[in-house]
Amino acid sequence: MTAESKTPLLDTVREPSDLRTFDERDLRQLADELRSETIDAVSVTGGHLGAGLGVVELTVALHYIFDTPSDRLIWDVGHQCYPHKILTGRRDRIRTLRQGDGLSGFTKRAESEYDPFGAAHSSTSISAGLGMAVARDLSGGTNNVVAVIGDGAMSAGMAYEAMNNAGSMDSRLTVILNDNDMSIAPPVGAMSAYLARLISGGAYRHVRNFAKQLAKRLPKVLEEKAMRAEEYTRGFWTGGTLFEELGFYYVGPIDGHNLEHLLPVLRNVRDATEGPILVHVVTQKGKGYPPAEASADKYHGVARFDVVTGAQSKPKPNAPSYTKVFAQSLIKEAEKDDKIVAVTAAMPSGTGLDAFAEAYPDRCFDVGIAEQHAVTFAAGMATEGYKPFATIYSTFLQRAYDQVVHDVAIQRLPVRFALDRAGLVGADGPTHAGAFDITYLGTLPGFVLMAAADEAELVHMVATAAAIDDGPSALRYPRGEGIGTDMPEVGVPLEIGKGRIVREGSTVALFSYGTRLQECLQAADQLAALGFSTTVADARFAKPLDGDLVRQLASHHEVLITVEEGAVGGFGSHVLQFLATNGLLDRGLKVRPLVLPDIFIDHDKPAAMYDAAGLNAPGIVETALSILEQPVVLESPRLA
Ligand SMILES: Cc1ncc(C[n+]2csc(CCOP(=O)(O)OP(=O)(O)O)c2C)c(N)n1
Repeated sequence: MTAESKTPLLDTVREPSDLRTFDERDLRQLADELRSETIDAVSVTGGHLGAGLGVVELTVALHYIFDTPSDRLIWDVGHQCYPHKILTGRRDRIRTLRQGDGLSGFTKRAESEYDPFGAAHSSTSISAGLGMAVARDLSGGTNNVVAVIGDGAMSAGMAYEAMNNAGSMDSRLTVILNDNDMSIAPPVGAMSAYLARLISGGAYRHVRNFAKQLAKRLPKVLEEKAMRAEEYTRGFWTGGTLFEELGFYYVGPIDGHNLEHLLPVLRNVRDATEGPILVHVVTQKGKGYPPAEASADKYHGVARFDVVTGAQSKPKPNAPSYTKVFAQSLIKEAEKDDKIVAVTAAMPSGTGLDAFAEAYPDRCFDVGIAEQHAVTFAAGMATEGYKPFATIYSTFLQRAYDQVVHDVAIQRLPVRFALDRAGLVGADGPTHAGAFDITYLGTLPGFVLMAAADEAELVHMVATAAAIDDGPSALRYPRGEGIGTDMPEVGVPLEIGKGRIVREGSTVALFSYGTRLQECLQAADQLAALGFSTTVADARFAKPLDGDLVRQLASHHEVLITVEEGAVGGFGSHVLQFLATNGLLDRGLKVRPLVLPDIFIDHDKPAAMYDAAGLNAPGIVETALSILEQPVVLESPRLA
């Protein structure tokens, strides 16, 4: 193939080994085709677009220079990996991204040998890469290990823990810092300012000018030689003192969209014989697609969209999202109480705290992708009489468990945890499911745990959390919109540890914690139609549990079914514990806890995931009927 070739090149790439046969001058065209294909695919599926567009050239260059999959290529977070998937044998399925039974929106070991490490939570790539590099050394291997990490992901402590460790070892590891000066929102913190200084400094400008002059003056072959011989030596490029202090050989910053810059650097890095190297690559999020480049979040995550206009097809919501209701409620509480402050770990828009920050810029703190720090930072503010709402997705709080236990719970500090994305989340799949928070928080003494059954309840729970000032509390609510219920003018604090009966019956009791309440009500209708009088109760609190309500349900019904959007060990387990320790199981009560099945459920539409889990009205009815020894007709197979 030649540089003038205009026949589509992407069609000839099934595996990266195919593109390695290309002339270097054809890679520009390949990158352009790869960018178009990525845009086209995401316009059909929705998903993460901006990050992938920013690494198109880098993806091509990495697969061209490195011998993947033998050389390990690890994408941090993995949300930028769509171009990588297209080049690594998955182009034929790229329009199934994030759909049921389709490709994952992140890297996934089970999906391809080109994904040596699965991700979706950030800042793991350097640790994993170092592990692979050390394993290679132990087994006498020679392959390369490359971790690509964004400047946003670089704000997490784990990345520094890994660099600190790597810097003290001799293992050959390449870290590519993909610096696009964006996280989901603009990046925060001293590190981002430091990177900006490196880029704006003389070295970068000098190198760019130098490269331009070279390009003008030398034939390609000589240009490359000159670069190898001279330009990419340590002295010439040095500027990343922080990384050098950590023991890395720093190269950069270089223009990550310029293949003529990228290829020789990566080649040199590949051929280096020692220690860890950090290549600082500067890219633009959303590069090459004007609507993405122009938008504030650079099309970090998009719905399906029209390629020509960039207009996203978001169906008009019937009700406000839980996220929005939370944010508005918190703003109202903050109007009344100037001690209320809010903390987010790099998710101002996802958590709704962007609205809070607009109302109270001095009382809202985006700490970067740093959930552990966010929790202890909130704890520190609580010691001084402030009322922090640590607003973190259920799945990301997993990362800060010890901080929750050690810094908050043991000290009985009144940090309020607002856990968005509770339960199954849909297209982001198992890495993002909020499946475990009821369990992991429920074990901690002194915590008050609440789950909103609908958006009106959420308003009251925000008020309740604001009022709890003698210990930690958490409220959970799901992704997506509410049920369109009437909204209260103001939130009124709930009585702690008290649930409510929503519908009264006598044979079956459905005891719900969270937004499955609607499914319970539907199930109650269906059971009533079959002749089984059914009570529906909303627990509101998993901790402290409403013991009187549990006793009442246990004593006046034949069957008690708990329902929650969480794994085993959560609300149902607390109810069972209460029943057992209070002798309420001794009189023949039939109890079944309905929880998420003991598997990681793959991405799909949330409703389909709940159907598969049996956590829907038919699943509840089926469970009740099977206990009542009525014949059950299974409508669809369930997950184990
Ligand atoms: C532990 C954790 N917290 C939050 C997130 C949500 N998140 C996904 S991508 C992203 C921004 C990452 O920024 P960067 O690493 O610079 O990559 P870019 O999208 O700019 O390419 C965030 C905050 C996450 N994936 N993991």
